[in-house]
Amino acid sequence: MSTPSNPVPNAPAGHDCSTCASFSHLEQLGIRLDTWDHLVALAGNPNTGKSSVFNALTGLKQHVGNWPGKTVSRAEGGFRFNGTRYKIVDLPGTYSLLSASEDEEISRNFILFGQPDCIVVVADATALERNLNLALQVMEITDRVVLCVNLLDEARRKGIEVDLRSLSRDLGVPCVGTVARTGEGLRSLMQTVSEVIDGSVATKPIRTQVPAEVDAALAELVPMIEEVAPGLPNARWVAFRLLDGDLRIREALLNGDLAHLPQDQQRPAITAAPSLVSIHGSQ
Ligand SMILES: Nc1nc2c(ncn2[C@@H]2O[C@H](COP(=O)(O)OP(=O)(O)OP(=O)(O)O)[C@@H](O)[C@H]2O)c(=O)[nH]1
Ligand SMILES: [Mg+2]
Repeated sequence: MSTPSNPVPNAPAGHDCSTCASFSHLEQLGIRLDTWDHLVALAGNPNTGKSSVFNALTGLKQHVGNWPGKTVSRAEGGFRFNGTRYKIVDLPGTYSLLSASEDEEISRNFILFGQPDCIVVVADATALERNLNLALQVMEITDRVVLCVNLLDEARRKGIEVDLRSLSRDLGVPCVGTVARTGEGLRSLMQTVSEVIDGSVATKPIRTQVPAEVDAALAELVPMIEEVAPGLPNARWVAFRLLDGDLRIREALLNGDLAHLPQDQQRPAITAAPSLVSIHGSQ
């Protein structure tokens, strides 16, 4: 799915990129992205700062404002970090992978069928408990999750202290604190994302124990789903929904829509205009 690229084009022969200053720079690539090394998705509840993270990393200008539901479709952009090119996808806010509204469905489809190399769940540090619902659902389907605990400045202002170390330990995935509005923590976020992708940071997300009978039923259903929709990522999640009596999923499986979803996620998404905002040199 992702296409490898040369990290530093035109580098002289024998040059050690890792020692040059620009190597550790975060370079905003806007929409200039024909090839990339890794695909990262930004998911999270509405109004948690996903588009702010996206804009700071890419230099694009996704709509940002202090009310939920601004982002209504997928947007994508690029940046280079430590010599690696990332394509990043900004998703509409969603409370749950089970939600049925149109923009939430866009997020759900990309999370489940877009095959990102890492999913960054952007959470509001002042309302962590509510935000963890989606994070836990995402952690059920993939190991490659990083929790971005954003709006840390608001939390500090309200006297809320987030123990990121304990949270990471309890969830089994890395948690990084950020203030997307100023760029604080974004390098650390990307460093962590890169380490999760290359496997140098191992994750072990906490998951619910499925009763043996349900597990057996899932094991029976998954091959049937894979027969109807070959190559469908997360067939186990689909099987779970079928067992739960989700009629929309059943319909989508029977009419072939589900089988097309992975392909649909590869189509170019809406891109935002370049912004003058830059976090070059900021932390
Ligand atoms: N104080 C503070 N405000 C932030 C931070 N990150 C984002 N914001 C503000 O929070 C509001 C929501 O930010 P967005 O980036 O639009 O949030 P979103 O998650 O993309 O929202 P939806 O697309 O509606 O789901 C905006 O007013 C941002 O300026 C932060 O770290 N600190
Ligand atoms: Mg948004």
